[in-house]
Amino acid sequence: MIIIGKFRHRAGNLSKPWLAAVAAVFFSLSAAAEQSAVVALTDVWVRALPPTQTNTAAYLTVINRGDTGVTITGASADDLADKVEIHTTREIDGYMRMEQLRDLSVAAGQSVQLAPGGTHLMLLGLARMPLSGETVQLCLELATGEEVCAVAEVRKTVAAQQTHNHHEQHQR
Ligand SMILES: [Cu+2]
Repeated sequence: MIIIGKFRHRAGNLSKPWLAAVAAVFFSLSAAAEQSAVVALTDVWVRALPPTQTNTAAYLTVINRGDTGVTITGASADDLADKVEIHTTREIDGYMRMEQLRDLSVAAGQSVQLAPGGTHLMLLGLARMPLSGETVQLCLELATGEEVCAVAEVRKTVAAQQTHNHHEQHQR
């Protein structure tokens, strides 16, 4: 994952470099704290597929507790995946097809569920298939430049309490 805009909150014209660095850290921390209070991620998991597969999917629920809409523009999964795309699944002529979404919006006070058979995060170009029981750090990039991260559990299927598991194809 290429780091772009990590220091978006750099303070402008500070003369001493160390002071600018301290300010940058301070501003990113405060932005992160503010954002994490507004956008929460729950039920975050990554599907463990056979080790020969180079792609897999991740699912989660995004809760927007804020009073303005939030737009997710991208995602990352540490160094595990070359890239992470937002996909949706659509039935076309009787076949389930995945389509990439440019972004995903969550209205104020609403939540959006990314679940098997529907919208999901696609982890592409895996360094290796994660094993069931492992954890993966997943981060969502927001249109504001902020990142919201969560630890995803790796497992083979949806948890017992999440029932609607449609047969989803992940071949591209
Ligand atoms: Cu997909």
